[in-house]
Amino acid sequence: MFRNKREFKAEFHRRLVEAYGCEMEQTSPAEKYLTLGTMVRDYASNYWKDTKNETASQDLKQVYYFSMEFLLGRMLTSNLKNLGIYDIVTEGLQELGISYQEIADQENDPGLGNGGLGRLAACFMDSAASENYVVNGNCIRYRAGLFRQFINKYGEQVEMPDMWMRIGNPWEIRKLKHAVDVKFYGQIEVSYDENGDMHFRHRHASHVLAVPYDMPMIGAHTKTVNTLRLWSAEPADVAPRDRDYRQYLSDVEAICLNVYPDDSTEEGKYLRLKQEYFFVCAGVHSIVETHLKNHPSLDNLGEKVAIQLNDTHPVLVIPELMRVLMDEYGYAWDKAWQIVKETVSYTNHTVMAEALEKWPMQYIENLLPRIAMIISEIDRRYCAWAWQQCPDDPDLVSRTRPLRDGTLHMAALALIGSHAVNGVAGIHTEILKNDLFRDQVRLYPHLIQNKTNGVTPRRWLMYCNPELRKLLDDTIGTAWEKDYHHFEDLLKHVDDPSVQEAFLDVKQVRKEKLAAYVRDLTGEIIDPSSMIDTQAKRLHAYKRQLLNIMQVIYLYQRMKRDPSFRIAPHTYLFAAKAASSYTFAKSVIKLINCVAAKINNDPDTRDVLKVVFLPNYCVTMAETLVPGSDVSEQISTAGKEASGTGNMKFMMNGAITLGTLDGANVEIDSLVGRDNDVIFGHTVEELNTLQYHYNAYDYYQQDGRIHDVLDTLINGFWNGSADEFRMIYDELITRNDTYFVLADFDAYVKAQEEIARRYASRNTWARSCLVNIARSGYFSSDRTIEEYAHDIWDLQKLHF
Ligand code: GL7
Repeated sequence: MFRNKREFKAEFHRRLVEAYGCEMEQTSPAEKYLTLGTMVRDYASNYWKDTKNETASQDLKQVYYFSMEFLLGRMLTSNLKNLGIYDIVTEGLQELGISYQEIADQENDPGLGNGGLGRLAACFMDSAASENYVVNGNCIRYRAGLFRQFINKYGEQVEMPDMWMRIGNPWEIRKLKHAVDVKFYGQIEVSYDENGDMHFRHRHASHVLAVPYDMPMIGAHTKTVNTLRLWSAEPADVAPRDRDYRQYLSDVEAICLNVYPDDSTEEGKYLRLKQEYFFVCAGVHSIVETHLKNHPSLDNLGEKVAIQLNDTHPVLVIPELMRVLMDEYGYAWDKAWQIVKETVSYTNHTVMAEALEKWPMQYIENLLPRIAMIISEIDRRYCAWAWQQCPDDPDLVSRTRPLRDGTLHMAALALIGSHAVNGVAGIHTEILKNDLFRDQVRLYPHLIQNKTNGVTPRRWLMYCNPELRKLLDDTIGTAWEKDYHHFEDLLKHVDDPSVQEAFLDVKQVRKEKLAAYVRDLTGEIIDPSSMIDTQAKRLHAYKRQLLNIMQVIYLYQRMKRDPSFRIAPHTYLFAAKAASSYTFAKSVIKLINCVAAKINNDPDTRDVLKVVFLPNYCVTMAETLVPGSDVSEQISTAGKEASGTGNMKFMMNGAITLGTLDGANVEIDSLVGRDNDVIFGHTVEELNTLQYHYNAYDYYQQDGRIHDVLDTLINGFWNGSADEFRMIYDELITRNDTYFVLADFDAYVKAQEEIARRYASRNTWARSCLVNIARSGYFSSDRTIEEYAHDIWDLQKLHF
């Protein structure tokens, strides 16, 4: 492997020519990217091998993080910097006359996720490897991602396939030797042996071959390289039984076609269940295979392996591991159950009722007959046990059992089969304990704990914002880069005017970069000296992008009516994908685009008010959007956003949170104090009372601003059609405003005024931004991973 620039150049040149059979100059940027990616992967391969060997020889426990999503973002820069070879490579390329940026821009974001839950998984992979914990990912190799979002001339979202691997994926390695046979459908034949023990044989099953592709997860400044295993479904070498052959091929093909688009909206689809069992079965099989290479039996599985369930999507790990232990390795129920519980833990990521997965048992009986039997038995044993625990509350059992009215409640199964359950922010965990899982807390008082989310400061500060990194290095040295506690060293400098000025300069540079990016993407010109206020996240009613655009409409109407009223220049940026079947969310996207079209073209206001919707929000976009923003919109209805992680990224880059007391905003607020954020709106407690007497129509009647704004939704003001946005109007008025948008409108307008006031005093603003950065170390996912390792996984570090 290359050790210096000279060797790098020679090897890069040689590999390009050998791979493509032409002169280096004739190869395309994509070919150069693939070659460079492969070289970097190979560079890491020795470390990868060492990590595996050392894990085995130190007999270390390892974690398998089961997640339907890993929203990795581009890997090239992150891998080069983590390996410490970025300078060699970029300088080497420059000497060869090749632009690194052009090569890096060839890489598509891997289409392996949809929102915060998947991005969290990716941050965890970076932090675990960087902290020398052996944490492997287990996921599906989706070929067509979620979707690529395009906005048509009417301002509507159009979905296109995200064929992210079309040019190839240099990071993955196909490992056919570890392929797993996964069985669906069929029947279970029960027989008894001479001892009276039962045996189960799966007959007439439909077989699918799960083929793993491994991606190296490279730590920063360490030799630890973990594995993200992506499973791909292929037709098996077994004749399909009783089913049409072509149908079989397309059924297999469908399993890994795309990511389910539901972000907190439930789409109870059979195919989703198939995906879930597919990657669970394959993942469990490979864990068992690896364990048995180094240990004589599975007795100590819980001592050497931890399986983390990222939300309920992989909950079938619980019955699947039971099945393997009992049917394949002859364990009795009780011993198998003990091993499962020791091994498994579960993270809850949402309290939204519609997002809590439920499956008709009939689906499971049909698709996974043996798993259905095991789930029924788990349910039966649970009922018998729980009944004895709380004889005073006979309904407790029926409220908490996994099987209710023929439906499997995945969260209930997760709770029963795990030794630890965690929420993802303080307030969220309290809601789990006091509300959603209140009954279970009676039965298992110590089960639920909090693990506030985090984000990797490498991708989300050091690599995406090198200007800020340099400012921090110049001001406090580099200790913060390796130890998140040292972010706080910056506190000593927040009052220093020269540091404040230097920060404002950095921000200005980043805002100019963002403005250029926005121009290239949308053609819109934004003013880099205006206050840039950004809401970037999936589109969902509870996140209330609607409240944001309503405030913009209000400002516009007020300026139109009163020429003496003018705001300081503001740019409102939105970036959000809506699930393809989520009509309301798509309507909000259209509204934002229609509002933008009108306002941005109005000569009366366009110098001070600008609205831009950035299509196809993704990790790569966030890497430019976050460092270039002044204000971070975190305005969900209190109690609904479990944590949020975008809030942490903005904070880390010196944006001020404009938010409700929801999710991790609560912790941001207690860390920075009210002088350094702007908090507004009803609290969870207030909403718990308000919900009983809330009447949205009263707000409409009594607040002229709300009245005027809402009327534009039904009078054709935005695009000539009176019915275009009636659905939004109806949600607020006829359906009584599920997410209390109108109840928080007044407070939100005032919060916007407050943040504008603060922005006007440049030095106090800069001071606040610096306080936010200084306090953001707590939200490093290095801290989160330490907590999981210590409190949930009982995991030791790898020693090289
Ligand atoms: C989410 C939550 O909505 C979000 O608040 C949280 O930050 C994230 C990671 O814990 O998990 N739950 C969920 O289903 N998605 C999320 O982003 C998609």
